Parts: sequence; C-alpha cells; structure tokens
Amino acid sequence: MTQMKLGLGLYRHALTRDNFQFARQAGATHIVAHLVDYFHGGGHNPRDNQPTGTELGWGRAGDPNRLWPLEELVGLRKEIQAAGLELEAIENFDPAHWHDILLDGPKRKQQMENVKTLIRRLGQAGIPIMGYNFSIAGVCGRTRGPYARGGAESVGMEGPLDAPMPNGMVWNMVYDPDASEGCVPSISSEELWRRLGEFLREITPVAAESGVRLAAHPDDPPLPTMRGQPRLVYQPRHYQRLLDLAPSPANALEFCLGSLAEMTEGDVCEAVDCYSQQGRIAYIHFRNVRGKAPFYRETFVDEGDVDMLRVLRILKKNHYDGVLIPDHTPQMRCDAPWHAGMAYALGYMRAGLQWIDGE
Ligand SMILES: [Mn+2]
Repeated sequence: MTQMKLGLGLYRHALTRDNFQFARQAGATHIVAHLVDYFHGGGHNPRDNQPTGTELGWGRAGDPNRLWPLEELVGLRKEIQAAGLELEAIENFDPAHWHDILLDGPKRKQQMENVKTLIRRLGQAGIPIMGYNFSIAGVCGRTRGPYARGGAESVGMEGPLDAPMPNGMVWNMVYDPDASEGCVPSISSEELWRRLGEFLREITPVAAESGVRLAAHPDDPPLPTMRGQPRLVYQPRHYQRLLDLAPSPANALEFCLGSLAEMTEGDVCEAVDCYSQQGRIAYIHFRNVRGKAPFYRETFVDEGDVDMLRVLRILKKNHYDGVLIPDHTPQMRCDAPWHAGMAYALGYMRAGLQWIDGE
C-alpha cells in the first residue's frame, strides 16, 4: 500500500469551514494553507482563480510588523482538524517579512530573525512543513486564456517578460508603495545562489530543531531570468545544487511537477525518481502542462505532457509517503469554476492512487 496522501491547497481567503468540508468530501486528508493574501489591493486579480496580475504584480504584501501569531497557527490547525483533516504545510513567506533577505537589503538581519520566529512558531503549532520560493521576481509573466480542454480558462506563458521590476516590489508583490522611482538593479546568478546559501545554512538548523522541513518551490515560470533578475531552480538539476547547500532532511523540496515539466532540460520522471530516492521531497504539486517555458499552458491533469500515473508509480517504488496537492487547475464552466477544477483533479489523483495500489 502506498503511504502517499491526498491534500488540497487553499489560498488565505479560501481557508473556510466550507472548503475544509469540500476537501474532505473529495477524499483529501491534508490541507496546505497560504497565509499571504496575494489578492490584497490588486486590481486585475479575481479571487476565484490563481493570481496572475499584471506588470504591477499581484497585490500588496502584508503587515511587516505582524508575524503570523502562534495562536493563529494553532487555531487554524485545530479548525482543520475539526473538519477531519490535517494541516500539512504553510506555503510561502510574506514578502513583507523577508524582502530584504531576497534583496540583501538593510533589514536582512532583522528579517532572518523573522523567518526563524515563524519557523519556531510552526514547530510549536505542530505544522511540519514551510514551503517557500527563493525568488526576486517571483511568479510573474504569465497570461490567462482558454488554454485547456474545451476552452477551459487556464494560465500559461506566451514569451518572456523582461520589463524591469520597480523599486518597492519583490516576489511579484509590493512591499513598499512609497519606494523611490526607478528599478531594482539586476544581480548575477552567482550572487543569488550566495544569498540562498547563507539563508539555508542559517535557517536549516533552526527548522531541524523545530521539527519543520523547509520546502523549496522551483522557479515558476522556470527561466534563467525574469524581469532582469536571475532565477535559481529553472532546470531539474538545479534542485540538487539547492539540496547540497545544506545536507539535512530539513532542507527539502516543494516538488512542483508542473514547473519541472515546463523546464527545457531533463525529464520529469527522471527528476521524480532522483529526488524521491533521496527522501528530500516534502510535498508535491501534482499538475500537468503542455509545452516548455517560455511557451507553455497549464492543462487538466490528464491532458498534459506528463504521464501522471507513471509519476505515481515511481513515487510508490521509492516509498514517498508525503502529500500530493493539485496546485493549479483550469477553471471549469459552471457556477463554481475553481471548485469543479479542483474536484476533477482530486478525483483523478485518488483514482490514480487506488489504481497503483491494485497493481
Ligand atoms: Mn507549483
């Protein structure tokens, strides 16, 4: 029997009892929660879909002086447990809490303490994973259109985005609306790897001590640069470099099959085999795409380039026992487009897990 678990990721505004019940009804046992409100103050970002935004980003970052309180984390975990589910991970730091870690700015030292505090609180609250994405430009440059089967609205990319990033913005959110005019200067790829190395060497021991695993998302979209800024994990092999920076089980991966499939080198199934053998996958974004960056489209889970059942078989062979969540799905034409898309993906995933167990 595979020990893999089915989960659902929920944006901050979607962390409701109704959605916990929805997840349970679709067969999920775990929740991955986003505490950053990506949609806050953003103009072109409907809340019923994953955020895309414009060159102005998704929205405003949170309150720099308010780290997620322990009581809030404990409360969320209890609410999720009351619905018969487990809270597996928090996904993404708020740019307000760590922008100068990414940018190597004057508040870096204070913000490293922020991150340590947050991770210790996760540990105290019994939340085992903290997902993050060490990226200056963040998830940007994507378009939206009727890209998936039957004209279902989905997200994709139609060429690179080179427009420079305005001051006051990082990770595709605005953390300082009063920043001076001008743009964030470009840095080299090696400089960004240096910043990540310092981050991991200092934070990984705190995570290990707290019983929390750090889980790195690859770059989405996976390109060498976006908005004039370098990116770290835009080919499957770059994940190894990240793991080797801090050889600890607490330095792990938020393994995004969609982003890996969009990469121009390597093979998704080989990457699944390689990283699941090492036991360094904390949880999985189980989604499918057609095409490669910078020209790809997110699809329904069963119509993309990746053989998702083969992925499940490899994970089973390597005894992966973590959570899989759908990540994004196309929107389905009905009164509840997001929910229908998620229910479709969860049903597919549950059937896949039952199928490979019968083999
Ligand atoms: Mn992902």
